[in-house]
Amino acid sequence: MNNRTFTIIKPDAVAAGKTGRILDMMIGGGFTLRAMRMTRMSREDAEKFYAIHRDRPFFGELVDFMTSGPVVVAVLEKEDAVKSLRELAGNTDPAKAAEGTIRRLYGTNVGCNAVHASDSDENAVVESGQFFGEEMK
Ligand code: RTP
Ligand code: MG
Repeated sequence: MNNRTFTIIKPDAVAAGKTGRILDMMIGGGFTLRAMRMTRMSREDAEKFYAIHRDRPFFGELVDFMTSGPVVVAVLEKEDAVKSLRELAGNTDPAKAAEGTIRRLYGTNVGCNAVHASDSDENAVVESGQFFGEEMK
């Protein structure tokens, strides 16, 4: 599945009305949408999704943020998808993200940074599975 990755348009960007612009950047960047829906993450969803960060000091804030409003979850396809979407998303901290990246344009701070992008092919499969299950098999 190295041609697929998983993204979340986070609650800050959805609430700010940036969903369309962000999807346009992804599609304009050469990604094809393979699955997509709007949803609201439960605390259980968010704790599972970010389990790797459960011992970090920002974990509680991260779960509060990710459950604060609707998100858009999607599976995207492109050659070298994981690396390509991480580049398009930009640095975790929008202030450090390169010009023209999604986080630079639409992120607010290191916590509220507009989008998630999977960091490995393995995690892309696990994360897609959490939201799209059988559809992606
Ligand atoms: P993501 O998983 O959401 O794509 O972001 P990432 O790989 O660039 O960053 P990661 O280290 O995996 O962190 C996950 C998310 O946790 C929030 N965060 N807050 N307050 C802080 O210092 C802090 N650090 C990270 C962000 O929402 C980040 O995207
Ligand atoms: Mg990450």
